[in-house]
Amino acid sequence: MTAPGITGLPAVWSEDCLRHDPAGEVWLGVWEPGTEVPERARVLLEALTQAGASVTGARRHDPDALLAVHDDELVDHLATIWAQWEAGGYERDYGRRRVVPYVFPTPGLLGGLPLRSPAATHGRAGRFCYDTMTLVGPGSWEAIRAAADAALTAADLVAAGQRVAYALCRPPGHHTTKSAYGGSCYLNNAAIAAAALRRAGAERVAVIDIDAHHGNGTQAIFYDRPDVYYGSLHVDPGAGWFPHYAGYADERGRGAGTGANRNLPLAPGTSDDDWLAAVDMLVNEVRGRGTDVVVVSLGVDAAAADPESPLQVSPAGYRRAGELIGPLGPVVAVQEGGYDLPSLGGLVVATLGGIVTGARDAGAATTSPWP
Ligand code: SP5
Ligand code: ZN
Repeated sequence: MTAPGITGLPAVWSEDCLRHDPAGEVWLGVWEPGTEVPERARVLLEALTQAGASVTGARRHDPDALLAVHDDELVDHLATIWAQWEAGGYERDYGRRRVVPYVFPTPGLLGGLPLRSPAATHGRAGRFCYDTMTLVGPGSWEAIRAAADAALTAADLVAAGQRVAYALCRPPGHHTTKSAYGGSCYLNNAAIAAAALRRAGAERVAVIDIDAHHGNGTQAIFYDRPDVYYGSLHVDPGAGWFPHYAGYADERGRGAGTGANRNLPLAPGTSDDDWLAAVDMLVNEVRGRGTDVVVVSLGVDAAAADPESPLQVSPAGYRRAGELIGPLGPVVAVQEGGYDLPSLGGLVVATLGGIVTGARDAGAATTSPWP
């Protein structure tokens, strides 16, 4: 069998995505080498180029596109916290090389009090952050903004009639909610793309999240909405895995959004057959509901070699997932996790090849199907 290619597939990218260097992560109180490293993006770019993708620059978008899913205070915070940290001498005088929060305004702390903006920069550092693994430094904001622009540019291409487009987003996004970031994510690129597609005229958007982790941020952003479906398969948080507090099967949406959220938690060790059965369930649910466009949160950390998850999916499994998703409709694929540098590129190329093949075999139209 020849592996169907992705020649000419638009892959949207910005060099600015390399500028974010979290320089590790503080996990369980200890600073460790991180896995969400700039090299990930270099490896992906190289693999896509080798596979014949058409690398396209991310276009700068209006802040409105970010504010469609995020609070302006979160966006302002991400854009300015490093400059405040630097001006405060935290690095120069105290050797704190990155913004690492130490106080978090949890609901239990506030007890209903208004969320104030702490006077101290080190107090403010945790105001919109929920973990100690998601560090901010010089260049972080430029990369964060560029990743969102890449997702928006890919959404533009699909809204203009491109059947499949890929956004090489780094840093990833699916753990960020409307107003809180974490899990190596800052702005929610996939949610921003989904909202942009709605604004471009798609009446129904489906987000299918195949990253190894539950996309708690995307779920939270669309939890009350019937127009943006969110479906995810991921390692079971109930078995002890990040994001710990979300991703359970009984989370089905709320209010008008009831039924438009689906979580399929999987046991650690799950491999191709059961993982693909879960992908197929999401695909069938989306087909049954109907959708105008699909956003794929394309994390490849479910792969067997990945250091961040215990799922055991093969490259052939990822390709097959793409083939199952491809026939659903136009696809905007947004890069999420995936941390095994030697296999990362092949996994993404395989998934995209599957999506393109699935779309072609379904005889899908090349033009945008929504008015
Ligand atoms: C986008 C994405 O895939 N985010 C995943 C974040 C999950 N991180 C959990 C980290 C748990 C501890 N990792 C140990 C690595 C040691 N450096
Ligand atoms: Zn992940």
